[in-house]
Amino acid sequence: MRKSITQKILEEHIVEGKFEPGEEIAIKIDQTLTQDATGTMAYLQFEAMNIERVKTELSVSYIDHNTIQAGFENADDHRYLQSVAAKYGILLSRTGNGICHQVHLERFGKPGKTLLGSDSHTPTGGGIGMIAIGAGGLDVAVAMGGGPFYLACPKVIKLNLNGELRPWVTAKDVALKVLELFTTKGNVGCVFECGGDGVKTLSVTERATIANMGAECGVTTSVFPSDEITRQFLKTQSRAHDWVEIKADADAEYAKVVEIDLSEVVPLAACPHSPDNVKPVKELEGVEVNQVCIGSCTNSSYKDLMTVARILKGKIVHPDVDFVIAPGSKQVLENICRAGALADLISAGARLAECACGFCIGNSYAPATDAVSIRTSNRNFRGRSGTNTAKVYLVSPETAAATVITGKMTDPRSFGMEYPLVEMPEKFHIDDSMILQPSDTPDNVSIYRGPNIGEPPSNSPLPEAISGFVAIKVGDKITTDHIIPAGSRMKYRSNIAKYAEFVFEMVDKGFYKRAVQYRDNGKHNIIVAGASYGQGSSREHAALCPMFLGVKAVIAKSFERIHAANLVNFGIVPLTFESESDYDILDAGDETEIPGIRRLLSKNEGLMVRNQTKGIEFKVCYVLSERQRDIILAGGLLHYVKGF
Ligand code: MIC
Ligand code: SF4
Repeated sequence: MRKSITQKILEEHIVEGKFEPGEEIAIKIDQTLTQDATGTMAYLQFEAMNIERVKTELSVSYIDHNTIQAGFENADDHRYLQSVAAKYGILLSRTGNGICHQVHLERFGKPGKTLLGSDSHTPTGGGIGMIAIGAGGLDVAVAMGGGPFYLACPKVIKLNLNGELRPWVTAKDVALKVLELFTTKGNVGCVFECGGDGVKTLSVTERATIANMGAECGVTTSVFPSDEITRQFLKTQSRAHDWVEIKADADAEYAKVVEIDLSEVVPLAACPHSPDNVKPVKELEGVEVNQVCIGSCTNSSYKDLMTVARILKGKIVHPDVDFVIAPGSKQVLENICRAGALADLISAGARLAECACGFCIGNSYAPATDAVSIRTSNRNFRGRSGTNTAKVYLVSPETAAATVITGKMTDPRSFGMEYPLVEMPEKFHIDDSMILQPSDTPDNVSIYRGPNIGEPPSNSPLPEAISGFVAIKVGDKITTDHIIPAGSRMKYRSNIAKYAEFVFEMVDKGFYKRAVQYRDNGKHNIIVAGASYGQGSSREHAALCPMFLGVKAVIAKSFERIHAANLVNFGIVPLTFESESDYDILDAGDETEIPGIRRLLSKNEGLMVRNQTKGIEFKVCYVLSERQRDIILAGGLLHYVKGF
């Protein structure tokens, strides 16, 4: 009794430790997902573990990120992924079938199960009542091999949703409201659990939108109850048999309860360049807009696109606006097509992009210089759109649709139209033929490896002392997009030596050369950072590429969860300043030592950093379990788990 949904599901899956917030626990993973941009490395690492077949209930490999195929690299990676899936017992969702989170929700998500995905928006599955967590590819590879997933047992924060959204106000506005309240910093180790009367007014895809953007706050995941609405959703997917009821006990205890009255939420926008820079759309009205992009794993469901089509029916895109739509899945596209809505979108002037991440990851549809782009996606970090000078605002599909027509940021409530109500089909038209089953004769499957696929590099065991230079000093809220960009660079995801050339290119173009020079002279590299280092994506390349460049430690004011775990997985020590003002002691280029780190870490004892250039010493801290310390000492998780 007195249990939250989070506690109930986690306790059913705990294999080590107990539900004690802050303590390290290990949980059994029922399902995994990978996408192609993180998946190639995850499967290379899985192969290195010498396991014959995945041991999960379900593992799906999605191809949705690197679909642009400018050059041979993407297609080579896709062939590799297809052969690996066939051999090791993994389903493969082919290019064009849709964005992993949308497809997983439609076809595979099951209430009460655990899902680990090599993508930070895996918590989208919380919309269907799963504990769905984003992680680095190596953690997902271990889970596919039957190993548990280790995490800090979360503190559960209840978002008490009451009342009902008013016309033109949407789940996206709720997600932005949550970001306004919690910001992108300081929520590590928490779970958002949604409850309250308002939950029953939200469909599963609306819930998924809210769960999806919890990732921007940095929470471990977000979760909703599984109720009659969930059962209904599963029925439309011909999966009513997957339904189980999941609800919190009436007297469940939470670390904190935050009330959100849905009827008071208004259309909101996240302004450049952070998802927590939230303002009412009303205050932004009149801002001239050059591009509108509708889609991404946050807002590309049937309901989203049907609503947009209803708004745009018989109207035409403003002449100064470039208008792109990327449906979340083939199922969404096929169903809006059958409902006649696609024709309305096309005649309104929409450019139809494929069912993939596309514009969201900046590998296509980059806006013009200094352009204002409004998007229904979830991240607006500087440069992520593919254009450094662009100003990206995140909004709901409704706000985006109204703006498409007026050419200026428009609060949809002042659009002068009655809110279009969209009927959901009793049953979606379902066609799973783009999901390939694994081979029945895996011994006959040979793995395809094109020239873009390199061996995953591995680290050496942690040295006795770290001795080298501060290779770069960065400020607060450095995202993994800053550390290693995606967009046009993403095609090198399976070629670390090449991809590493772009580490920190958006922050300091000289970093790569400097780091290589220090490394090749036998010195270690150290990164110094401010608060909330490693926000955003789960890409382990933000640890793997620095590791390849000889980075041994990151000293920061604070870290985000997935990135900190990735650093450990690749044998880089995540350290924090004991006193935040010590951040000022270290500057780029300072010769710096962390004496005795191997011995002290193995005994869980305190560490000193010696700035030899300035002749100053100061204390640094770490919070690492014995298992994590052993992983670092071994030089990374792959060395540590080999043979388990
Ligand atoms: C993102 O939205 O940043 C990505 C691209 O989906 C990443 C994964 C990646 O970098 O491949 C994420 O969110 O984890
Ligand atoms: Fe794809 Fe964008 Fe979602 Fe990442 S946030 S999974 S790039 S749609």
